[in-house]
Amino acid sequence: KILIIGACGQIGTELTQKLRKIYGTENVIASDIRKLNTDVVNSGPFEVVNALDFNQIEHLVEVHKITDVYLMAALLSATAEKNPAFAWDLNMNSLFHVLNLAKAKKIQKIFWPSSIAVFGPTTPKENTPQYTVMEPSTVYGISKQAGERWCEYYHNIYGVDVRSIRYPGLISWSTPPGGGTTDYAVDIFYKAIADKKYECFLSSETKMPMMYMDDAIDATINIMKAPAEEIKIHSSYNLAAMSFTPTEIAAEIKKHIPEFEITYNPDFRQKIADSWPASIDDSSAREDWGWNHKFDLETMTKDMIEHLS
Ligand code: VAH
Repeated sequence: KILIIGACGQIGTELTQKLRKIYGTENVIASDIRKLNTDVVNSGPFEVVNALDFNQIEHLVEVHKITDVYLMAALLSATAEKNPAFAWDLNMNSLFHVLNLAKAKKIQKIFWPSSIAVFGPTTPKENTPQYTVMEPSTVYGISKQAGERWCEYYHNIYGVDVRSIRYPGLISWSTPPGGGTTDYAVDIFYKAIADKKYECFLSSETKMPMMYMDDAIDATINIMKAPAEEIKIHSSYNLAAMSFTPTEIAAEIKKHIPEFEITYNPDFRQKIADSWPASIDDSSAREDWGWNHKFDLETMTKDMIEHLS
C-alpha cells in the first residue's frame, strides 16, 4: 500500500488522485498536517500526520501495511526564506524519518522530490548538466541538496530504494500557488481569468525551467514503476519540459484573453529566480527510465485556461 505525506500540497493533490486511479483508492492513504475539506481528503483514506513526528509515521506504516512512501511535505523556496530554521527542520527531518523506516525494512520504496533549486549562481545556466557545480543560495535549495546527498548515502550504505526527481517549476490548476518562486506562472492564470491583468513579482525576461503538472505526475509514477536496475542515479534526476519568461507566457495567455495586461514589480523572489538555471539537460532521465514530456507552453496554456475558466 502507498502512503503520501503532504497529500494536500501542490504536487500531492494531483499525485494522490492519479495514484488512486491506478492502484485503487483503498490502497492509497493520503496524509497531511491538517484535515482540509478537499477531494483528496474526502475521496479516500486520509490521516492527519505531522511529517516531523516519527512515531506517527511509523504507526501509520504499521496500521496500513504501507510499502511505498511518497514524501511530498516541504516548505518551498520563498516561504523557506521567511522561516529558515523551520524549513530546514521540516525538509530534512521528515526525510530522515522515512529513510530510517526503509533502513529498518519497515517500508520498501521511497519517492522524495528534489528541485532545480539545488543549483545556484555558480551553476552553468543554460542546459544545466546532471553533474555540475551546485552552490544553492536558498534555504530550500540547501535542504534539497543535503537531502539528495542523504538519499544517495542511504542507498549506497543501507541499500534503501529511494528515487528522486529535481522538479522544475510546476504549473497546475488544482491547487492555488504555494509559496514557490516559480509560482508566478500559476498565479498569472488565476489573475488573467479573474482580473484580466497581473502584476508579476519577477522581471519580464526571467527565464526558468518549467513543467505542466500532468507531466510531473507521470514522471513521478514512472520513476517509481521503473525496475530498480534502471535507476542509476540515487541522488536525484534532472527533469525538464520547457523554459519560458514572463513575457512569453503572457503572450501565450493573450492568445486566449486578448485584453490581458501584465506589469512587472520584482520583489525579493527575483534574487532567488536569478540564482537558478534557465534551462536543464535531462538526458539521464530520458536514457535511464524513458522520461518524455508531453506538454509545451502552448498546450499547457490552453489546458490551464480551459480548466480554470
Ligand atoms: C519553488 N516551485 O519555486 C518550487 C520549485 C524550482 C522551483 O522548487 O520553490
